[in-house]
Amino acid sequence: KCNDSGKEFTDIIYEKAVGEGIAKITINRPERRNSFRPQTVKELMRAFNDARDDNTIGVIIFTGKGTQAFCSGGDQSFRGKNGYADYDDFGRLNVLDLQVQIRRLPKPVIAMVAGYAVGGGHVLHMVCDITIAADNAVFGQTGPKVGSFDAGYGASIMDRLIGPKRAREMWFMCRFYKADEAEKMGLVNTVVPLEKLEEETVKWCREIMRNSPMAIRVLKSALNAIDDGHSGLQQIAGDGTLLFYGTEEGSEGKNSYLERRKPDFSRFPRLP
Ligand code: 2NE
Repeated sequence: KCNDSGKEFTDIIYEKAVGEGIAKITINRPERRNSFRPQTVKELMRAFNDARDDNTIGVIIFTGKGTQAFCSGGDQSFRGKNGYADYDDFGRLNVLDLQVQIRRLPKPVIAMVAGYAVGGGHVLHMVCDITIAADNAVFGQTGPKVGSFDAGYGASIMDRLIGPKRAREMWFMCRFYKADEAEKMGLVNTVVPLEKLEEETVKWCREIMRNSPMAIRVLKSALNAIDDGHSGLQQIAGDGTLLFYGTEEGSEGKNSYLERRKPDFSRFPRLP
């Protein structure tokens, strides 16, 4: 178990498997079907940030406490007239920032889903890189039933995952889909018996951990680049810069500046 900078979490559990390179972030509000309030999202963002910064971590499991729900979206009892409000006087929709954070995090995030992944909780699993579902998982959007919608990633990523007709069906009708249907639709990567969920998820994590972290990093940004527009390009461009900084050619520019001399790039090839 861990926290960041010694600050305790109330709404989530944050763990790291030392030596495995795996972090696990769990929404811990099972009595509310792991719905999130602003505080939950703030804590999730802290934990994801810590996992990003920790260079011993290569993959992150995102899940909900218990077997009844991954996440049931925004906690409706905290919904005010301008968003979700808990300790502040004003409402927030900070889960949208969390979605962006997961998309931009240069390590795979695996949603481990038991029970309901609905509403904003459904969007959270969709923004993860991979979803492993238990056979009791149920997927769906509820926004139009409860006076809400996610017209950002909630719409566009769904369209990508299951296609435009199915995405309309899912959003307009607010039906719930069982795990096997979700698998057929392309919403999830695999479905396993509930009792095997964690074991299977860890197996996938270990398989990923065997592969090149830089290759995975660049592939994640490449796979997101078109859909994320300028910010997607920025992410993959940043990866390019990161790689370039590690070359002699990149270092020659920096060194020449620091040594107050003209840079000599003549020895570097102009590749085809
Ligand atoms: C998830 C679902 C289908 C589960 O049903 P069930 O029968 O297993 O449990 P139950 O009895 O409904 O829930 C247990 C307790 O959790 C609370 C319930 O009110 C109940 O409380 P008590 O009666 O025990 O006091 N609970 C569950 N989900 C909650 C929620 N989201 N907010 C507040 N309390 C919640 C069933 O519970 C369900 O349909 N839940 C609501 C799902 C929903 O509509 N979520 C919000 C969608 S909008 C959204 O998330 C969103 C967005 O659209 C755009 C941006 C950001 C967020």
